[in-house]
Amino acid sequence: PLTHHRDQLDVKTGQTPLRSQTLSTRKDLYERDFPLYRQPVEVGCFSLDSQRRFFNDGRQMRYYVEPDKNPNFDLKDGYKDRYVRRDENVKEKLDHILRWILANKETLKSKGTADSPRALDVDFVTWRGHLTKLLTTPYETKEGWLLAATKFNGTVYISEVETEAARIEREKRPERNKEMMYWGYKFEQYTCADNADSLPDPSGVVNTNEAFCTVVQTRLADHKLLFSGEVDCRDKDPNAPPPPACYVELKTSPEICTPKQRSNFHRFKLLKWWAQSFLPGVPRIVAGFKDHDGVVVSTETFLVSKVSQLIKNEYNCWRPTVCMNFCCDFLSFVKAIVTENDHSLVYLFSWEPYKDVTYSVHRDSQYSFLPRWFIDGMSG
Ligand code: 0WD
Ligand code: CA
Repeated sequence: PLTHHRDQLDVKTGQTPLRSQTLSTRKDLYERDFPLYRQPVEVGCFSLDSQRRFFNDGRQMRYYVEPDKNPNFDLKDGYKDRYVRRDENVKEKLDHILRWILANKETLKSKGTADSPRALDVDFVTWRGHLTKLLTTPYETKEGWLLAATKFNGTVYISEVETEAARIEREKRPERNKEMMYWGYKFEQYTCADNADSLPDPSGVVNTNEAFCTVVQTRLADHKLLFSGEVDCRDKDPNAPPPPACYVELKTSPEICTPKQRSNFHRFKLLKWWAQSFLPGVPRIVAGFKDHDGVVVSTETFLVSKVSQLIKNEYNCWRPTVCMNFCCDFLSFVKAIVTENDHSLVYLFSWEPYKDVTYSVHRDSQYSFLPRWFIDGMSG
C-alpha cells in the first residue's frame, strides 16, 4: 500500500530497502476513491474548568442559541477587562486525553492477548486538531508541522510538537492579532448559553481555559482511531440526535464582499473548517461574518455534508478524497515506522511545505510525552 514512498538506495548495499523512509505529500498521488471512514461514535467526553482542571463529565457543555441573521455583535467588547486567557506557554500535550483514558480504562480495554495483556482496542490516540493538520497537508503552503509518535501497549500515541517557526510567530504576535484571537471566543459567548433553557450572557467574562471535549472512536480504512476534539456547543432541543450529530461548530470570518473574497473563502477557509468538523462527525458550522471593526454583521449555517458541493465550481480547489487518502497513507507510514513498543521512544515526523514527510528517532529525549502517571496507571 505504500507504493508512492520515495525509494532510496541504501548506500552500502546498493539495494532498495523493504520500505522507503519518506512520504510524499503531492496532491495527485492521493486522487483516488474516498477511503472508508466509519461514522464517528462518541465514547465519552470531558471538561476543563476556568482553571483548566479536568473533569470526566460534560459540565462545560454549552447550548446553541440561534442568532439573528443580521446581528450586531461587537466582538471587541470585554477584551480589556473581561478576558482570562489560557497560558499558551504550558504545553499540555496529550495529557487531558490520557487522563480521560485512565478514568475510563476498564470500559475501554479489550480482552487482550498473551502478548499485550490489557491493551486499548485502537491503533492511534491523538487530538482531532492534529488530524485536521494531516488532512490539509497536501494543500498547505505556509506552515509545516512536527508530530511525535510513541507506541505503548500496541497503540500509537501522536502528539504535536511546536515548530521553531510557530514558536517565533507566537512570541512576536502583534497586538491586533492577539485581539482578533479573542474575537472568536467572544462570538461563542454571544451564541451559547450555559443551559438548554437559558440565554447567552455577553456581559460575562470570556475564559479560554474552559473547554468541553468530545472523545470519539472511528476507523479510517484499516486504522482504528480514538481522538478528542473541543466542541463549541450543542443543539438545545432535547429531541436533537445524539452526539456528535447534535454538535455545532462556531466560526468567525471576514465579511465577504467580492467574488475574489468568496473564492478564497471556499478554497482556503472552508478546507480547514470542513476537515475539522468532518473528522468528529459534527454536521453543522455556524459562521459569523465580521467587518473590519470586529462587528459580526451576518451569520450563515454551513452543512458539512454540503461543503464539497459548494466548492465544486471553484477553479483549482481542494478535494476531500485527497485529504482523507493522505491522512490514511500517513497513518500507514507511521505504522510501518513506529514498530518498537517503548514509552520513552519518540519517532518525530516532520514536514515542511513542498517537501516530503521525514522522521527521526529519539530515546529519553525532550520529546517524550507519555507521563509516568499514565504509564503506571495503565499498567496497574
Ligand atoms: O498541545 C498542543 N499542541 C495542542 C493542544 C494543540 C491543539 C489543541 N490542544 C488541546 C487543548 O487541550 C484544547 O483544549 O486541544 C484542545 C482542543 O483540541 P482540538 O479540538 O483537537 O483542537 P482544534 O481542532 O485545533 O481546535 C478546536 C478549538 C479551537 O476552535 P477554532 O474554532 O478556533 O478551531 O480549540 C481551541 C480553539 O477554540 N484551541 C485550543 N485550545 C487550547 N489549546 C488550542 C490549544 N492549543 N488550539 C485551539
Ligand atoms: Ca470554534
